[in-house]
Amino acid sequence: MSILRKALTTAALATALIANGAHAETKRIALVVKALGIGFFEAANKGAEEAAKELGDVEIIYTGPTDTTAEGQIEVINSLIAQGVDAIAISANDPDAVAPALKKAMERGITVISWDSGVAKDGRQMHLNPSSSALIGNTIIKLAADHMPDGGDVAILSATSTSTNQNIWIEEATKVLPNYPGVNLVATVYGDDLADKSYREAQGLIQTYPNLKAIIAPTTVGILAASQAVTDAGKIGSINVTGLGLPSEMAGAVESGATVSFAIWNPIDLGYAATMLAYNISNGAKAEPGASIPMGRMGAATLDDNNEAAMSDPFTYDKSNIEEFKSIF
Ligand code: RAM
Repeated sequence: MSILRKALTTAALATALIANGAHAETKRIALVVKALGIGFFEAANKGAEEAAKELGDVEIIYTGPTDTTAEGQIEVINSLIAQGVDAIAISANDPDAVAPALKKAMERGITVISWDSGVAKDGRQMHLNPSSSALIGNTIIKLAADHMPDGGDVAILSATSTSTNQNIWIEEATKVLPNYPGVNLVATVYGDDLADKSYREAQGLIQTYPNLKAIIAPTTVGILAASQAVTDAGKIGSINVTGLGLPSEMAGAVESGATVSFAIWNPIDLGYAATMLAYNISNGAKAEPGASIPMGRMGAATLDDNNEAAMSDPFTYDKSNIEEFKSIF
């Protein structure tokens, strides 16, 4: 081998070693979502990618089951344990069912946090709520009540019946119902965050409750499907669809009048913040009551007695501002 050739080979080898070394130090953070194909989680993933870019040494693994089931998430978690990822940040389909798999992950040294939809306390190191649950519960009822001057029947179209976040919000909404006299909650149904099932459940509500004045869907999948069902049933103007939605998905419903207004927090910021927290805990930040863990441009999360923190307040969208936001998330 010529001296030149040998020198080149050595240089190539050194480059390969550096590349490998850098790879070994890259933190692999898995963003486990309720199911693939949901716009809300795709927006959160944008935020996770933004955090990864800012941090420089992070690879995001965006993953989840095809349906919103705990079983599907357990399979995903087990495969992430086998891959030896550094951190798992999960939005859970069931607070308890996924906990044993996540405990196994923590035993193997994997950082585990939940965000959006929480995991039981012993199955995660911390949980990031998008906002105060009581505030979200009150907001979804108020959004409906504000457009029902004479009161009337309302129904809730939720995600899955085991979904931690929607169940807490519905519980909080039920607590404040007495503050809205004349607003009657007649049913709560579950569309499982599947577009077709949510549409059918909304149709069922429209048929079963002829005096229905509002469908409240605290899920981006549910609100979109319900606004379509109300439109197809010719009920725009008599049934107002509201709850939590994405401006990008709800612009048509607001334009047609199927939805007067709805709310949401910024899902990009939520994915960004969850990634920052997973990264910092994986790098040694202690998740314990009172701790303040940095979340990059989102400030810091201060953990309560349950190792939970909340991000920011929901924001209301209607005809006056939807145009401005529909291209963002
Ligand atoms: C759906 C999911 C998610 C929830 C939003 C509002 O995308 O159920 O968990 O936070 O709606």
